[in-house]
Amino acid sequence: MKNAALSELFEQMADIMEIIGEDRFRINSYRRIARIISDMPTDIEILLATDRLAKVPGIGKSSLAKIEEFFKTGSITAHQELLARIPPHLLELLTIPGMGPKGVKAVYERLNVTSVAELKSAIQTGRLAELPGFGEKKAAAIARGIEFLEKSTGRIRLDQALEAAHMVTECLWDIPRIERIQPAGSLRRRAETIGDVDILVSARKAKARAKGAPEQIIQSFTTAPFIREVLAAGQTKGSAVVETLTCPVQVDVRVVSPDSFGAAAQYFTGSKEHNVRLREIAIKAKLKLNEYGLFKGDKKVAGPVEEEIYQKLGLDYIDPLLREDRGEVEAAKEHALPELIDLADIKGDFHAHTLASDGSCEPSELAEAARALDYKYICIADHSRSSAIANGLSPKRLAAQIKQIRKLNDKLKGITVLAGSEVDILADGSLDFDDKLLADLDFVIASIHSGLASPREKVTTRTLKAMDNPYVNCIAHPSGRLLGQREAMDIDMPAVIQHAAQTHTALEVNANPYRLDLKDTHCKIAIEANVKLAIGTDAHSAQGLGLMPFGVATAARGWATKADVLNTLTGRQLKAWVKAKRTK
Ligand code: DGT
Ligand code: CA
Ligand code: CA
Ligand code: ZN
Repeated sequence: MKNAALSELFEQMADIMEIIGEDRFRINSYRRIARIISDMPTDIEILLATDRLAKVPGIGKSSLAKIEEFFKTGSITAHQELLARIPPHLLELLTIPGMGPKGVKAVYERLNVTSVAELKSAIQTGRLAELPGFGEKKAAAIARGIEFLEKSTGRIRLDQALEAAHMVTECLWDIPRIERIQPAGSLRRRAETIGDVDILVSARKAKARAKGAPEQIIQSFTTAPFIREVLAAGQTKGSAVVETLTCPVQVDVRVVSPDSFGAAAQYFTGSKEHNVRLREIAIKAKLKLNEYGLFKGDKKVAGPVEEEIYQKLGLDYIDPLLREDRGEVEAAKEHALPELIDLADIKGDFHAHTLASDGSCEPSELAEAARALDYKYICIADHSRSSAIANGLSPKRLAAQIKQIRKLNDKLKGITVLAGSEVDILADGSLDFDDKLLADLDFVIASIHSGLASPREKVTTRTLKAMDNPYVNCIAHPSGRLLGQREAMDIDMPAVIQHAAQTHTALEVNANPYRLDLKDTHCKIAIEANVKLAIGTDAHSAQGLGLMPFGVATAARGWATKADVLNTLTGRQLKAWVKAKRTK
């Protein structure tokens, strides 16, 4: 699937046009095309081949021609021509934190810098600092940005970002006069990976140099014991690398005045694409929107409270989880936003492992932990025999475990343990256990653990065939990806979703932050196809059940309501739901 590569091409054309100073409207339209393509769940080549691409909203004649050219020849002439207008290594400058197209344009035009190496030397000789719009501080920040880039491994997982955010907020709360601390950016939106952590702070008025004055807040942050490196420390903004247990994380802290706090929260939560849409609406209404507030002429009409920004723009309040310009702005206009699934709606967990396979708890311990979370049920889903490394259960061991769970339920009050299995989908699409054994289970999840690199046709067919089994209630981690470690299988997700709808099979939203699988955009398509989502933590310990919020957030980012999520059913409703497929 070439969607990502093609999207990257359009993005790059926009970057180059910005650097050489082309028309703003054309630049924005190229960025929009890039976004449409990267958000597309279907293989764009297939859409093109079946004459459906022209019907995708936002794809105009000229972009269609470029896409056609790309698939015919492997490149786009307009892109080649743009590339020819800049030095070969110039675009590498864009990967430096703190350098956008504007900055690249400035150093290229004024200092004739054409590569990262030349930028480094411009910093060392002081030429960058002398450039208008840069200065000593910014030049030093870019130097550290280069250093950070040379060391860093790219984007981090949500759990890593949360850990860093937690360390910083704990430290900030210790400062006198602090009133509010608001994580923003991709972390607040619960995006699947995080570039850097953004935190907003406000404090009651303090005299200069007193504790709680903006500079002092930034200083407390940049001198905290867990800071490995300071990238920038200004009057109201500090940027530093936090050393967490697992990795270094860049954190930006901004001190904001209380009467702009809502506007700042809105602006710095993003996404950039969402903000662009809001600003368009503001301009149409003859208003001005920025991180300080919403203005009519010189008069501030909203600022302290985030909700009021949306309200004054004529929009329903949009949950941060939806702020990706994926239709939420239109829906907010039409009062058609979904009432999102919430952690409090969750009545159980579908995916937990015990000591019998590769977990670390007894079923009874998981049951206690689930009851403490106010759940009504928890499904034990240990591996099956083909997952030998994970000590998968033989049919005999599974039969014994079912008995053990039934006995346990006789003793338990207020919580039901469901006897389940995470049964392996074998190479030919058949399952690791026969139907007779599966029929004894309360809930069955099936998943692929081998041959993930097989061709698209193969992994797709395997998955579709597993769904045909009347006892398979859910496909676990349908794409098989491990964020930062392993690519998703080349699986035809629209086909999987369609077949799930036809076979009354749920799709898992695996809540483990390494997985988040289904991912948000696929959740949205599944919901539109009337497929139920089953959120599972894939817990290997009692503590692991605590990963549920990541799964709920991912489903919500896919616009899931309570009705779309299987975990909101009561035990009785769930039983009926399972039975419906078996008696079909
Ligand atoms: P990340 O850090 O890559 O995971 O993603 P974000 O969304 O946290 O992005 P970041 O840290 O660069 O900026 C935080 C937010 O600030 C972003 O979501 C929207 C806002 N923002 C930053 N730069 C711009 C900009 O140039 N234009 C607009 N409209 N908003 C921006
Ligand atoms: Ca960020
Ligand atoms: Ca940032
Ligand atoms: Zn599992």
